Amino acid sequence: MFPSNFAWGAATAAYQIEGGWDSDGKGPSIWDTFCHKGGGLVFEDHSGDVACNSYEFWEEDLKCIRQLGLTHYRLSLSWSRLLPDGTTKHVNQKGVRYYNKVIDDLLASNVIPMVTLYHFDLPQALQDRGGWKSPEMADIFDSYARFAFQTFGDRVKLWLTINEPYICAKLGHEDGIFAPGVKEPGMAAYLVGHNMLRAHARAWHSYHSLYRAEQGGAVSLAINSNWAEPENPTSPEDRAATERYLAFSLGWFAWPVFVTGDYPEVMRSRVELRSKGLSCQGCRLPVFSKSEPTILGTADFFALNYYTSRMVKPMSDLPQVSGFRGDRDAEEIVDPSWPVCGASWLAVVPDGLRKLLNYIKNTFNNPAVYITENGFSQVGPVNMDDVPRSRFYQDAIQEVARAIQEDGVDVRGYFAWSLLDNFEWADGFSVRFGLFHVDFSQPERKRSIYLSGREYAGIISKYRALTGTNNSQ
Ligand code: PNW
Repeated sequence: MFPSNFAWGAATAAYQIEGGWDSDGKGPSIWDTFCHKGGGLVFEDHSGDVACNSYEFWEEDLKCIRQLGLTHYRLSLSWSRLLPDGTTKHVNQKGVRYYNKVIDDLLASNVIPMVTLYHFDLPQALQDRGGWKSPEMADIFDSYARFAFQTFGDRVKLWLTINEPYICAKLGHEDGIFAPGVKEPGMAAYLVGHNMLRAHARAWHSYHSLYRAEQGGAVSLAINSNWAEPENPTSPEDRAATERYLAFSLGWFAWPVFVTGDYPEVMRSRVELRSKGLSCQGCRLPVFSKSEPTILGTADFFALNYYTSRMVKPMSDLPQVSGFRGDRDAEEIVDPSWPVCGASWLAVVPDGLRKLLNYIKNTFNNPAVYITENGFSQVGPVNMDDVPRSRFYQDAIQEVARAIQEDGVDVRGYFAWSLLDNFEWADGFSVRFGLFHVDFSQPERKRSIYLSGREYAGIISKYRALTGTNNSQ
């Protein structure tokens, strides 16, 4: 059973659905630049230039939202649509008008918006000033956040500052497979993660001191993490490796915000150990300055993006490693061990969600949790009767119910990723995560509900009937 005020949602992100990449005064973002480079950075050189064209077809999205019976909808703002050069010097009123309409239409349909300020699409103008590697980003992000709270906060009460800092840091600045395509193993990702935490904290403090009393909302950041288990549960080495794996993923961002204001101890000691021989020993994982606002306590709820799980054991060559291998500080062999379906990294492990929720409850002092993303993709020929994905949602939601009822985890909501098939980053349109199919071959970008969408709608209406929450659509 779910509480009567449980949030039943679906999520999207601006760059993945909106299109209108240069419409009405929008400035370019790093994803515009990355996609336009070509050369196979993105599957078949796809781009989000048009995507689902939600910039023009928002009302079609609203129909989908209503059809599912959602109580909540999670969207992100395109920073450079609102502030074309990333700063508040110049506000693009047409961008403001677009999001005002989205927010007003949602509320008029009795759907509560959850708004992400930053979902991977940094204004290119800010990348040109150093992007997330630059310490000045905390200040610039804070100004953007204040602008958003000021402009939309009378109606938006659920805020996420930054989506998945882990993915931005690692895929964007270490592997270089996401924009801005920086490949600086072992260095840039830590710096970027650090500046994202500083930026997030600044924005939370601004909300807390300037807007909370009047607007009464809540602010957090969306942290992604796999669940992880030791390959051999009786092996102390495998168990330690698993703890490290979680410390370097979930812990990287959750530990500073929810536990100590600093990175997990094992992260510090590990990075130190693996920096031997480096001239800047001890400098890779930055230190939080005492003169800046604290990171600790800067989340009003825990926002979790969960997709999959991994089996973990330590790298066998670890003792022999000498010198700098910074991209592999976590140093664990991770092995899906569960059958992989959909996207290449996605093993389906619904009970991993329940276990991760329990880990969060026990490690981070029983916070209120929103599952801000969870989902399962299909690749290859489109199957509208997507039975495996329907089952995935049944199973995942069942695990959430158990976590609430049997384990006492304070889960407040569940957001399916995603409302629509959309631009799946480096995989382009080849991987489909939608509850609605989108026909990308036609200018109308027609939306059609999948079996999994009907399944999710059925689950929502069943639980809303049981708890007596009627949808006043
Ligand atoms: C998340 N990985 O990103 C994002 O928040 C969404 O924008 C995205 O569409 C969704 O998950 C599905 O991928 C991820 O490679 C991107 O492990 C890549 C990974 C994980 C999450």
